[in-house]
Amino acid sequence: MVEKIIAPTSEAAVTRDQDMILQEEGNRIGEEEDYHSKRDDFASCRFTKIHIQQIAMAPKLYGNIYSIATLRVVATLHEKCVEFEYVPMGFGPELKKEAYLSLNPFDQVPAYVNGDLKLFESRAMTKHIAFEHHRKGTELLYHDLKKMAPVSVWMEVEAHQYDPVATKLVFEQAVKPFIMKMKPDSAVVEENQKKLGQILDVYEARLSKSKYLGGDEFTLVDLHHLPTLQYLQGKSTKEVFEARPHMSA
Ligand SMILES: N[C@@H](CCC(=O)N[C@@H](CS)C(=O)NCC(=O)O)C(=O)O
Repeated sequence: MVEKIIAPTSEAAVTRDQDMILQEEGNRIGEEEDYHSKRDDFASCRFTKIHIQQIAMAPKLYGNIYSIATLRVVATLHEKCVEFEYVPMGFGPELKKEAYLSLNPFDQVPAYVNGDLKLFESRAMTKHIAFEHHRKGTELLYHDLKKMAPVSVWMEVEAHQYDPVATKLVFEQAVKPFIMKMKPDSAVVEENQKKLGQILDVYEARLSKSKYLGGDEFTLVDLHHLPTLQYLQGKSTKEVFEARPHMSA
């Protein structure tokens, strides 16, 4: 079981074959029996029983470290200090295998397994994590309807206005040159920077009235922007943010 304790961002720490992990997903009962038979051995050496039980119950995140959607979920798990098992996936054929399609039928990363619950769509995962660990760390989402309403509005804005444009810029300025070894298309960059500027004008107006997008506290909506913001650091698009003082504050 020790090889299943994974530093979230370290692919090198994953020692088991992905196919094997996926197969086991369909056979969790057998895995749990195996785990119970080994549990006492481990308890007597490096871990307490409680710690081992927590590890066995840890959720699994199937993802790719280059994927914005995966990083969104990783950021939420970190914000809530949730221990999880990271299962690295490649792009392409691996995502089309039957075992993986049972987790994400759109053959995309990420996928999230928490006990009996299997989720696809990264924002559904982050909401689930935020509610499940509501009392832990930063609140991220509210039960109070009035406080939650603006957070919901800006979560929709992020998903439907900001993300499609920001993702295109990440693809051109980070994925193409650094991963695909291709030149960015400057016309696509220019067109999307213009669109981003118009979206950020709306953000700027909002942030001149409230400290964070969802209100006076950092919430899931701010967190959802982090992976694209990180990717766009050091790229010309950074200037589009910096031209708006509340955005870059
Ligand atoms: N709306 C989905 C988007 C997932 C998505 O676009 N995943 C990309 C990586 S960021 C992917 O798996 N691409 C591989 C492919 O489409 O073949 C989510 O938020 O989970």
